[in-house]
Amino acid sequence: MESYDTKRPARKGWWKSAVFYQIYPKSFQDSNGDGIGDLNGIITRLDYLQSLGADGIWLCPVFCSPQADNGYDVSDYRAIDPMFGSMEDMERLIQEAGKRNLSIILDLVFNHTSREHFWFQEAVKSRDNPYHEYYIWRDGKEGTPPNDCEAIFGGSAWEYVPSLGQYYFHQFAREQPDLNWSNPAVREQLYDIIRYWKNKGVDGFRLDALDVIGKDVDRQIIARGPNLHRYIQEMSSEVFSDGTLAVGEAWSADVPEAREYTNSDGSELSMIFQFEQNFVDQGETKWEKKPLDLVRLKKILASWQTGLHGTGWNSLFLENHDLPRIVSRWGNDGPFWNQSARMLAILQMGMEGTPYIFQGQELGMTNCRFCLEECRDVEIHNFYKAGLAAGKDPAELMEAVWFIGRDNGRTPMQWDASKNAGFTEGTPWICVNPNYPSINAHAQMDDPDSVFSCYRDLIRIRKSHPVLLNGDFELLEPDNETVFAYLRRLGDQEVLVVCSFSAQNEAFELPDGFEDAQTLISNYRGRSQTLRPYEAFMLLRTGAEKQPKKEPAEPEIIKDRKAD
Ligand code: TEU
Ligand code: CA
Repeated sequence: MESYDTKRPARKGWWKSAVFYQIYPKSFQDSNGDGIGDLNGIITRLDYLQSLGADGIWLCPVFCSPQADNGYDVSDYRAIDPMFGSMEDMERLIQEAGKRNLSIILDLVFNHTSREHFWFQEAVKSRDNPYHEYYIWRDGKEGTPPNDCEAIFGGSAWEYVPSLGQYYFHQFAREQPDLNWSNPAVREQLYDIIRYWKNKGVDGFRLDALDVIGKDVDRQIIARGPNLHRYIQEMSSEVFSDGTLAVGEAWSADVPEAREYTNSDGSELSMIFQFEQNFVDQGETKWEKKPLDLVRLKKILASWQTGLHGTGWNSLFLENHDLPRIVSRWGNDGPFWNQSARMLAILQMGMEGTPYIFQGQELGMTNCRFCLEECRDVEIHNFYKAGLAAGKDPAELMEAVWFIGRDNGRTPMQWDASKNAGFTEGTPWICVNPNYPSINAHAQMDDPDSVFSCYRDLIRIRKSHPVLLNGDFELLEPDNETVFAYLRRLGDQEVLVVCSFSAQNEAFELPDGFEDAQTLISNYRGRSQTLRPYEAFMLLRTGAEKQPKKEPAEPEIIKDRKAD
């Protein structure tokens, strides 16, 4: 057996200076013409990730799964779904990635399993089956669920099993029964799965829906439940204390709680994915679109930057497989597609934290307007069905899907202008975005003004400027409604990041001392009097004098003066 200790990046906190690339395997690269991305496909693209400058890959689930939720319904955590390849392919991927200094982060779905998991298959056999208590059951009569907890993907969170006279709890789709974390045997099983993958040379884990594992279903407390941090601390001391990266998905986290999750004594996690900024352009539900409130977005991101500086650690992301494409959402996928995609890159990569780039984000891939039949996501179909049943206008439902539906981020990776964007020789499982002949990796890799080059340059710049990794953060002009500007400061180095969210020219005055500063990166050539549409840049000045402290007056100086 291969030992993970020798392979794992030895340095504690190695992930603080790393940049991760998220792969949604189904849509990344197909190698055998079945229209579905796979592990061998990923192996053929490792050089691409290396040329971008990534240090690691977050691989969305590739475990055995009936795919009710694209692999987030796992039926065997220790086996690779044949659709993606074999265990040998996985071992080869880990090895080939290692040769290119790319670490592998696996995505563990531990809040729930698939109904087809052996544990659940056993659990439904009888109330005294040893696996029954692996899930959350409540007695009841058909048609009257124990309470009105709702599932995230629509409908009641309770599903009746007539043969048992019991309901099981599912926070997500009914195909995803929740594990009973209060059962120590369940927790031990899960830690063992982590040990299994560490032994194969995996360097870290993304823990899916982690903020709901400590739930109390009877009191209807789901996220941030009473046992949440106790379970995380136990898991951490069992399997993460050796420097393994652990990033928890936590939709419910706020800054104070994130300090607990990511505190620097290492008793919990390396970092979390938090989503406070994700709500700035949404109404009551995610499906309700509101204009982007930039002032609020700045306030939120600034509070995370200053709130975790020195006490915890941030992750930085603008996209993932559950979110729409950022250039379509907060940028401009029309005339200013290139500039706005690069502006968003500069915004993200200038902050403190560990950046995650979602596949295709580095190309400025855009949202895609599918008709309902072309949509693949269980959440979209459930939403549409429920909307129709409630008498909503189908056209409005589709507008919502186009704005925020998860399939926007799941279209195949756009490699080149050949058939199916070079993703597959066969029929892709989900349609390719028709803009692939112009937006693709091949067209961008050698173009210094491309979105790809911008991400590649930013990764290089971060690595050679400690101020970008560890400097403190100050938001400038908090009330400016179109420009997001901030300072990063470390020792005598100061970086100014300026990002315009406007499709017009905007006035912006450089802060003192930056007139002759060095340009680290910019999405336009040269500088102009005003900010051009979606203009963004990073300026560096060295030898910056410490800001004169206004108060309190320094006691020693006063003493000296008196002595004089
Ligand atoms: O997401 C957890 C989660 O809360 C999301 O489902 C989120 O609420 C939703 O995407 C909003 O539209 C994770 C995974 O990232 C997601 O892909 C899975 O579907 C989900 O868990 C269930 O495993
Ligand atoms: Ca395939």
